[in-house]
Amino acid sequence: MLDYNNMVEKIRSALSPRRFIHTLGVVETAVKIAKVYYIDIEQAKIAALLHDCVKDYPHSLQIQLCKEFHIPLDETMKKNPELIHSFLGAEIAKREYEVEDSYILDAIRYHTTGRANMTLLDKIIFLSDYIEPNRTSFIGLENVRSLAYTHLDQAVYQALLLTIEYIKEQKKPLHPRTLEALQYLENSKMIKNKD
Ligand code: DGI
Ligand code: FE
Ligand code: FE
Repeated sequence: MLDYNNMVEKIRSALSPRRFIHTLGVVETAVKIAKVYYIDIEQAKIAALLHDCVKDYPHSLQIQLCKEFHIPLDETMKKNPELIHSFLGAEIAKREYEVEDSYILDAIRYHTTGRANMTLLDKIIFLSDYIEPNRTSFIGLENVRSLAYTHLDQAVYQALLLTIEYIKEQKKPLHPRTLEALQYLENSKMIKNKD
């Protein structure tokens, strides 16, 4: 794996200044949340740093790279190319940043949609991406921001509900994994249901 400072410089040159700032916000937030739940800080830092590593590549290039690396695009990804960067990002983290830790790679891979039975690291990256301080606030965000440090599952649940609402408003196709993530939490009895 590359040295952390090398990774920072590499990611800085791969991202727009705006997305680099977002990324640093995700790193800072992931470290803070990881400390609360006794999660490995190094894993959280690397997953956060790399989570959007290909997000600024044009969609056409992302699709081409997926072909090259034999990453299959599912129906929802084909309809909404915004979803490709997380799967492709995990592959690039492995190839270009030499990350081998499958927990880090999965946290990158599922950071946009979530998934059923998310690991603690998945949850931390998903949430940090959602609440990092550079994101402009919207209704419900402050609630997720405070829950993140006290009730991790409840925070993930609220963020998933808000994401689903947002995707429906935008009339974009919802990825089935997002619903699976929500249902898993509902069934786990770890959260208070919305009603
Ligand atoms: O990469 P970021 O902008 O930091 O954040 P992200 O990885 O959560 O990506 C956000 C984009 O992905 C935004 O356009 C909404 C979209 N998105 C998130 N969840 C879903 C989704 N789009 C679809 N179609 N389905 C989802 O479940
Ligand atoms: Fe992303
Ligand atoms: Fe992000």
